[in-house]
Amino acid sequence: MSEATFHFPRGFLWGTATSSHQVEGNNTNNNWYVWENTPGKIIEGQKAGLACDWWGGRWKEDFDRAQETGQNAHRFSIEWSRIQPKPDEWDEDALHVYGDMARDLAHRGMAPLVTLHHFTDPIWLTEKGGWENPETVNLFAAYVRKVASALKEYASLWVTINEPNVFVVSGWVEGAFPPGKHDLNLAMRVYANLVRAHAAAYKIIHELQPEAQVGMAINYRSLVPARKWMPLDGLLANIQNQFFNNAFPAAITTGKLDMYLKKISIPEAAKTQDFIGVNYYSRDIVKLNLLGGNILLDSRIAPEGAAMSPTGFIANVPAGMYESLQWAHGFNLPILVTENGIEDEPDTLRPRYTAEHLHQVWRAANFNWRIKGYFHWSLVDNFEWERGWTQRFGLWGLDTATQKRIRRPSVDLYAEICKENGISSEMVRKYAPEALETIFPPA
Ligand code: IFM
Repeated sequence: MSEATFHFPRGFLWGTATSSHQVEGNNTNNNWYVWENTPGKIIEGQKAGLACDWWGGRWKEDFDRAQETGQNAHRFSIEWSRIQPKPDEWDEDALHVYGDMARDLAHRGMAPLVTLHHFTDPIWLTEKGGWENPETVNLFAAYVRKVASALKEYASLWVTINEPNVFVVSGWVEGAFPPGKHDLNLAMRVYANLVRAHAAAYKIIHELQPEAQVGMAINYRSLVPARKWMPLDGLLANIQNQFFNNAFPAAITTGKLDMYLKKISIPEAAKTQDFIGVNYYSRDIVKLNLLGGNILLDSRIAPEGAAMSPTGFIANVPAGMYESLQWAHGFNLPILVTENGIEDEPDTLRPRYTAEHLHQVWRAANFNWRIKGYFHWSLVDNFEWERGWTQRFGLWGLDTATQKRIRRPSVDLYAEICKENGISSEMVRKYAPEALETIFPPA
């Protein structure tokens, strides 16, 4: 076996990513609180509850963990319903808490990457029609102005909207997220409003902070047609690829939102991203379902032969990570891997998954594609939306009854990688020997 260390570019950001509702606890003023309290919406009726108790102050001890294990960045999100609990009310104390988090990270030498919208909305906003209502664009802009003014002293890296594609498909196509609809026309209206909101946020942040780096995070799914001889599988994969992967990032590049089924011109959105944020998890095989269904969802199948996460949610396909970066490189912008990870409570596959995916990131960086950082999802187990607590994405585990953190072996692998700014054959042999031959093939 070759002995080697694959180093990443100098100044590479190494972090983890979290989101407010998933870690804070006691978020009772947003639409997910309502959703969790509606029977049948979350697996086994589970709730975010106290989550990781960040709002109770435990963010600090988790930041200690991140810092002690060599991370030099952290991505966290702001809960709109805390900042603006009512349409005419701003909560300065809540703003201070987020200011404390950003300042604390900066003082630790960890770059804060702040997400402004990560799936949740204030209840009052949803009562006005939420993202179906074009007025939400201005309301979001006012909220962004408030947050950016308060945090700009400590943070200059911003994600406006997390996974607008998942937000739209889960909320308005699949119905697994609130508002639980199945309406393609509404889905496309929401998509357009999100593009407008992103553009408004981009301009406001730059007005307040000219040096800011502003982007969004797309959930990139590697979509491969099931049967080469069946043109309809290829067509379906193309439609899904355009709607899911391309539409939003292309719209904020060109000002044209092309959802395959409909095109909308949004000129103010042209050239409104400074980096492209990529959340990559897995690959789907796309196969036409002749028995009916939805062209945006049917029928995604796990790739044959890939190792699967415990609940079958994620297939280990590192080649898809490379593919996502190659696609992102096409935008000719700096790239951040804003999320990547796997649900794996026993931590049997995570070390291999992490090592193999980072190997692909390293390969891409060697082509001089402008990859600036990697944020593992997630720092600690947290509330996994409609799948509740059944999926555990944390480097650290969480005992929700006691709030005790459980150090998984992946913590130590990731710490060694962050500290070395590289991945070595020694690390892979120690933590993920099954990946040794693929990453460091025999000389
Ligand atoms: O937990 C989510 C996160 O909120 C958005 N990206 C995917 C993660 C894992 O499913």
